[in-house]
Amino acid sequence: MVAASTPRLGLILGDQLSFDLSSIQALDPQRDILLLAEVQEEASYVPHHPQKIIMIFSAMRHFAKALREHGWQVIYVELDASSNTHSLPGEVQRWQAELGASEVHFTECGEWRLEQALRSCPVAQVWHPDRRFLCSRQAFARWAAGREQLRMEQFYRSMRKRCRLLLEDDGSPLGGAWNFDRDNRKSLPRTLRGAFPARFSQDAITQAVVALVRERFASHYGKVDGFDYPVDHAQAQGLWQHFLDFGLAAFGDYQDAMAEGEPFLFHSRISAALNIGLLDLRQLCSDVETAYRQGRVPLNAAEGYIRQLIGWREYVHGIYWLRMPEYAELNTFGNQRPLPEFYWTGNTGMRCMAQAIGQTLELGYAHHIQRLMITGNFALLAGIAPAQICEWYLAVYLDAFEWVELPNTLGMVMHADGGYLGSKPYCASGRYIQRMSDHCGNCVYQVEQSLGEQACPFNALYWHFLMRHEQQLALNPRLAQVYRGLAGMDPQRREALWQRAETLLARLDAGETL
Ligand code: DLZ
Repeated sequence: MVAASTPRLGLILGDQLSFDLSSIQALDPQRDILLLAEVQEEASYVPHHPQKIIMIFSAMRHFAKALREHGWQVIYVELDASSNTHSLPGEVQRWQAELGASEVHFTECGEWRLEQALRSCPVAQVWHPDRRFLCSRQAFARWAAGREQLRMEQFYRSMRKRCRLLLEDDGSPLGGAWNFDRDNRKSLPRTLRGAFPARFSQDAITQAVVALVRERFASHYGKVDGFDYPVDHAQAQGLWQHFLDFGLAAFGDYQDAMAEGEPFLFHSRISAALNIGLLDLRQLCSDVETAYRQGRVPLNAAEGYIRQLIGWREYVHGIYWLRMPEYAELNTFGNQRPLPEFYWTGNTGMRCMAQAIGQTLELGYAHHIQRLMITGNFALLAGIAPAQICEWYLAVYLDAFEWVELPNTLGMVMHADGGYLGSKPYCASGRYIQRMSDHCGNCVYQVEQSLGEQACPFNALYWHFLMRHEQQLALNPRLAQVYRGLAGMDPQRREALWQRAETLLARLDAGETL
């Protein structure tokens, strides 16, 4: 039997900064010790955007301080600590031995890679579920079992019922429909500007981390200056409240819109804070429902937002843990093309790409349509190797952890899972970008043209994608109309589009920008 005074050790990861984390709840501040460690391995297994490292290290340091204020004993290993082993398994073993801890407590990780490494540690282990998600790994597996096809919409409806969100008393959906997606696609009127999100100035802790990251991660792509994200629970709450007051009402209408110089529009920008544990999912859902019931926001905004939280977010989390590790290897189209250099620099004449990549490098942020329909769409059409585009998304976005990034990129963006996650590839020509943004007017390419040097590259690449995957995709009912269009196309035009796309792809293969 273990003596009552023998401490147990609890590892808190950089994306587990929640007071109600299962492992913290299971431990005793009078007896046990919590460990947080900044390690080179986590900071560099992909070239994370410098602001992502700043956010995580600063939020970890703020959380350690808050835990101490709540009476916990905390061991905090800074990146520059002399005996830092620079891996989380290394730190767990070092501190377990040093403290003579009887057991080490963990909360399920956000990445398969790290969980495997920690489970292999030769220490007595106790694992806890991550209850910050509404649907556990096991509950998702039960929901998926026996279904021929998984569809987010079905999962989302079951979650709405289970969580009793936006329902009438009889359990039917408010407004008579489960999904108001069709009311989420307005393009932005010229006179309307976004609700710029709350910004937070850097305190001494953040300033020290900024200096560290500037020195130690100088080779990572992305801007160090201008970091203004929340790094503690109070700031994250401030960002959320700002969105409830100024963003949510218009989010419903314009969540798919894109505009020049408008990196945020009516998006909340809370995903990074939520994913590292600074916000509570249940509270967010309840706040959104309250805003609707008090008449402060329309239903298409409330429903659209809640769909992101309990629909897509929980769905991709479930799929990740259901299908890893083999999911990461899928490549249905057999894509091999390397990621073009301009994804790391933004140096391209395609205005929509330059804007989306430019703001990504500057802010570590782009909203979901920019990710899906601009940078993602281009990677899909150009046949980029899934592993390379997945690594890019994981590195450059502040909210990217593999549980959310991989299904979104490999499944939704690249359709590399053959339609397991989404029912069709989200391929689109320049016409979609023209409809949903004002970028085309400032582009060096002509969106109305598909052939010739000045033609928008998305156009010929779109048809090339459909032609080269005709066998796999033509039977998909959701693409039937598109393939009818292709079948009715004049053969000479078809050949010309193919050749134009081949020229563009050859330029990519030669390392040129477009
Ligand atoms: C992303 C990240 C970074 C950059 N650094 C650390 C770190 O030094 N220490 C830590 O505990 N966690 C870090 N993280 C987050 C982990 O990589 C994260 O827990 C996994 O990505 C799983 O989601």
